[in-house]
Amino acid sequence: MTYPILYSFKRCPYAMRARMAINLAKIKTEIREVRLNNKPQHMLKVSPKGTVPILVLDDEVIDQSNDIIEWVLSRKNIFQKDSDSNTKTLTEDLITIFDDKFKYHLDRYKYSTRYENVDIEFHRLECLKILIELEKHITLDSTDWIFNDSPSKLDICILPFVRQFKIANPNWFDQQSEIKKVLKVLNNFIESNLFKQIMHSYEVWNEGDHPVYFPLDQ
Ligand SMILES: N[C@@H](CCC(=O)N[C@@H](CS)C(=O)NCC(=O)O)C(=O)O
Repeated sequence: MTYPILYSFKRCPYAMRARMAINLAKIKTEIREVRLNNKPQHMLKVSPKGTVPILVLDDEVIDQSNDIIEWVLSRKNIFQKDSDSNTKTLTEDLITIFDDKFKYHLDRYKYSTRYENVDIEFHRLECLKILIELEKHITLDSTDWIFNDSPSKLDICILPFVRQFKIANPNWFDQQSEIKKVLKVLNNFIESNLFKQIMHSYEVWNEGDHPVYFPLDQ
């Protein structure tokens, strides 16, 4: 029996998305942890653009995190509670905002030395504005996740990026009174079993290694 191969990188927020979807669905995969400065030949052969995550199936290679989530959803409905059409539209709209705008400003805030003449505070404020918008959609004060008490597609897609934003300056982040619900949801996310499980450290994969499987209990 061969299993789908998942090329992954522990700290990549896009790979985290894919690992969370696969973990929630309990689909057994062969995980191959890579280093982005030393990508395996097989990975580049199946997907020359060279980004993770990549899911290699018998008859198909899926090399976009959102497409991997859709593939998982085509096999198993892992997000039972967020299926009404308003929530679906909101989810897709917010994921687009995070993938385009939030990620753009996050990179310039967090990795400012990689860019010329960046105004760190401007980019931090642009990210904060997006989080204030997100705050409006977290309706319940007591909720663990964005929409309710179980993770949704929106949670797994955007919270890895919000976490990166926090890490850039945790003290500043925790003082932002306009995003109290976001802070709470993010803390729950970081403390969740789901996140802990997908952040397990795997040895870097080398050609010829024995397969290593993901999720851990599969
Ligand atoms: N749109 C892609 C983006 C994936 C992506 O950019 N991944 C980064 C790591 S977080 C990567 O592999 N970069 C390649 C590199 O740095 O060489 C997706 O959603 O899967």
